[in-house]
Amino acid sequence: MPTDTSASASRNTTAITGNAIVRVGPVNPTVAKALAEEFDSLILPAAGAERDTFLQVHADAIRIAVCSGKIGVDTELMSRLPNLEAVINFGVGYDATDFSQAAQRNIPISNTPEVLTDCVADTALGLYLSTLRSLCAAERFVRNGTWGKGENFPLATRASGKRVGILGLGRIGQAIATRLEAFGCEIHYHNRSQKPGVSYTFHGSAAELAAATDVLIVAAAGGPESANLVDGEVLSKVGTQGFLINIARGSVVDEAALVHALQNGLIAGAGLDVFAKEPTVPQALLALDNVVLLPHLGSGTHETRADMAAMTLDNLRSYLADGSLVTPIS
Ligand code: 8YV
Repeated sequence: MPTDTSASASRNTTAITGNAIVRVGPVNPTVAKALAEEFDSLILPAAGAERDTFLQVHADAIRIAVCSGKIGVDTELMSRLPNLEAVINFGVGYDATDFSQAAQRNIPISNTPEVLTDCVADTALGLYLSTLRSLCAAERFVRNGTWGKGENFPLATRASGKRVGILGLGRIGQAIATRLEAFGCEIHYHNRSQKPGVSYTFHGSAAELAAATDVLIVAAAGGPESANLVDGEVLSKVGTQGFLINIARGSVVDEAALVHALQNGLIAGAGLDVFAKEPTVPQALLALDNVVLLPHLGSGTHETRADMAAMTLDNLRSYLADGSLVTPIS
């Protein structure tokens, strides 16, 4: 019989206490409170001399990292934690964590799927409607008194009945598609693989999808595989009458190419909840009236964040109890 040399085979079976759990970056307040009060866990200082000293003292003891989708366990940090056993991630996206290194070292990662699908899809629809119908610019037009002076707001673009391309037909992409069906839209998609049993039209590339549709909605997971998937070429296919909506990750879109396309009228407009270097939004985007800009609030409701916090803590408790995760990434 082959010998199992995996990390799980040789995993430390002693109980995990507070100084073996580290919080990485800011996390949801409920999670932060539980980590401090229930688990008495450590907090990783920001990168720099303080972190170096902290790691000299604690690195060998740390077995679990709890992080968010914004600040994860990146390549450097993970390589400095030789006995890391599990990463508990608040958020469905875990691209801020080095998941390749985690896979190589047999370190499982949990995330928070399902519970945020509806809210993120709702946000996509909000961006879809407000971008095509210029609702945010129209609101500014009322508030700044232009309407009161008797001017008419410029006509916008019909949102119902459009051909919409979903880039990444996972749970969130499918929830967006279902909502758009109610608006009479014709749904197309591109995904790493064609989805069995899905009636929407599949396209073999992001460029083909953009060329066949009026609006491109980005719902693909972030990470090295999808980086700059929406580049200048794809944007040129979105076209002068077309729109881009992104509720996924800023990294999926070449932001410089997007700014260029918007400034030069190569696309009609964009609705963005995510950016390349959050919370920084390029000045060029702030200056444009045909973009709707949101502060990465896709899952940001009381109900959903409470569900995400509960799922995060369920994963932590489960790992502490028997070494299993409730929602490991698949
Ligand atoms: C959160 C998200 O804002 O789940 C995700 O991947 O992008 C959002 O729900 C983020 O993860 C908070 O850390």
